[in-house]
Amino acid sequence: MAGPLIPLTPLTEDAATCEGGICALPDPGTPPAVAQPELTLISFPTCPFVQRAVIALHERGAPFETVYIDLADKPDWFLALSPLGKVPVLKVERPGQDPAILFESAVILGYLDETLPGRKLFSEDPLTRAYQRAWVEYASAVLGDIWKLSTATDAAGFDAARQTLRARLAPLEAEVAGPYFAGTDFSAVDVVFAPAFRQLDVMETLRPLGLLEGLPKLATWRAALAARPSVQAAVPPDFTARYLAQMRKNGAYLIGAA
Ligand SMILES: N[C@@H](CCC(=O)N[C@@H](CS)C(=O)NCC(=O)O)C(=O)O
Repeated sequence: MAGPLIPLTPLTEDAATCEGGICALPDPGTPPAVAQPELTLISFPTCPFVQRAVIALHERGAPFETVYIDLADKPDWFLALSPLGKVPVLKVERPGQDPAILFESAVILGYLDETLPGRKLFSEDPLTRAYQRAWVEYASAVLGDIWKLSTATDAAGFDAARQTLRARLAPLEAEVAGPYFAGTDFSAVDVVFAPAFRQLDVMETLRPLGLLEGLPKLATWRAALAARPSVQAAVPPDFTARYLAQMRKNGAYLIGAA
């Protein structure tokens, strides 16, 4: 049954220009600029968790300051600021108040995504967002495995760590759409896996690890992430040398065996 007729309100002349039933909406003009808080990222040059924040900041073209600390000799001001004594820490200036201190890379990534202007890294859909968060968590497990691989001090420990990592990476083959995790859009899951693949890239300057054999989607994904400008810009230029030096300091089997 047809409902009551609702009279249509004609568009006024200053709201739109109409000709032959086709209306051009007025130019809304440039939206007023929203002031962004000043951001300072407390960092360590080789930390993969810090890179999550840096990639997100670069993706959005947001200005920020970086303060590097020595994790082997943490300054008192950092220990006073950081509840877990870990980087990254994001300091967010607030007018008329003390700065807010954020820690935990996944939380920082979420905050940056919600507050910075530009295309979002997390989905607006709650289910897709939960799925993305689950894989962000998974990436942290991958980083734990990579840490064990990079710090294994003998052949047996190294081979065990390599097998564990290979088994951890394999299930991703069914999840990756390609070229990025969810297809053509770069998302939060890409942000968190890029630093993991970067560490493997450095290790493979020493010797092939054979981690992605038979996993073609992962291999394509890894290459696409390495080519992304925000990923490339997320570490200092001497990252490879620093990462290798860190492995050497930890007595890494891979350094001696290469
Ligand atoms: N769950 C933390 C892990 C951060 C983390 O482990 N950071 C390392 C450097 S990559 C750190 O600060 N380690 C110093 C320490 O544990 O004392 C996050 O996601 O932010």
